[in-house]
Amino acid sequence: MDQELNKWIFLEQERQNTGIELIASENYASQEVRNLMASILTNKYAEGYPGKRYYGGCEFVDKIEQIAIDRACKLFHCNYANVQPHSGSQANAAAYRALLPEGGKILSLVLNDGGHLTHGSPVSFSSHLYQFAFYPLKDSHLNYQIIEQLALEFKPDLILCGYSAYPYEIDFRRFKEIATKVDAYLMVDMAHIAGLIAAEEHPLPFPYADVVTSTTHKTLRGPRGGLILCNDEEIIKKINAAIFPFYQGGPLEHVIAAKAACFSEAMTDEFKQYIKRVKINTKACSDRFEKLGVKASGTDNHLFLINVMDSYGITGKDAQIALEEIGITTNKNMLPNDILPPSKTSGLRIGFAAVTTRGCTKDQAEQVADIIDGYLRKTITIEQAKTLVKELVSSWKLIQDI
Ligand code: DSN
Repeated sequence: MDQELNKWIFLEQERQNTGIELIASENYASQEVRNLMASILTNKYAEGYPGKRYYGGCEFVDKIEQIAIDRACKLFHCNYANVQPHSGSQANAAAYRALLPEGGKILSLVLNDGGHLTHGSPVSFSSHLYQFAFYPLKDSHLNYQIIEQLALEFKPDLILCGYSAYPYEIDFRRFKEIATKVDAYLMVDMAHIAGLIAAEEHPLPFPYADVVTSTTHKTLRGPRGGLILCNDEEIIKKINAAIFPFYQGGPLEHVIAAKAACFSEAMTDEFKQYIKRVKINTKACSDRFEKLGVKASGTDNHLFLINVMDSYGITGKDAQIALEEIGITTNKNMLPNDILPPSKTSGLRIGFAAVTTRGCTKDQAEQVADIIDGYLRKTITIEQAKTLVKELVSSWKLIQDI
């Protein structure tokens, strides 16, 4: 055993077990998923795809990767899947390459309004290889008339929806109508809401999307990794070539096995009930903040935003740091039309996917709002806040038992 590394893993496990994890993109993978990631499959090189590999000895990993592909297609109601992307960013890079020439035009939501780095941020490859225009939000919501107007003016080759910090439902059918009108592809990046889609607790991207990208570790509760889905044989050929050999090398078959397990878990009734509870808890916490007089976005999904600058007179950055001191992990987040820079922000993003996996109830989700509000308003002391966090967490499952 590597004592030096294990010391830190133990402390990280303690941190995860004793804290309230509200980062909306995090979750706790099952023992099955974790065991598969630690399996001997990590030993195997398998560049290529099932039945078409560059190395010998792939007959068994072929079966595993094909099971993952088949389960992904069944879960998300589509014909083709590439389960090799190492992350959501690589999935997006490959999807763009499959659908667009270099310099192609993409219409998306800017990062500051809830989009993602790979949706055209100046610090991401995306804005260096493609031309972006961004649709604005109206009153913090997507406004399909504005998006349509912009699409008619910009004439994108691809319209992109699916976000990192958007708390409301997305109308994929309406997006498809707009994409059809301007002869553009529709791409859905469902990374955040993949679990909700799997549980049919959010409208489904197919049959409207041409390509769907995702991660597998957020609400879907699988291993850290990416996924690409589509219904068109020509498009999947281009996607496969974009992942390997263009962007990636050997696939991580141990992670692909874990993805297959997570797709299977996501088909169960237990998972559907879990996602329902995630939505109930998220709404309960958001509603409670509103009752306490805090500016909250409201929510239709697994996350919401609060305006900590208006409500407590502190930046998102300072709120994040303060909450970490009492064992609550969140992340600072820009709000639509935020006047503060991304390094500070006026907002905090809060999600309930992770704590619901541990057993957080609706009442406890409301208590989470009370603790955060009391501590940031300074009506409870740091010691009181720490004790309340400890009491709350003590009723939850340990992460190694999930
Ligand atoms: N980093 C992820 C998130 O927190 O939303 C997006 O990739």
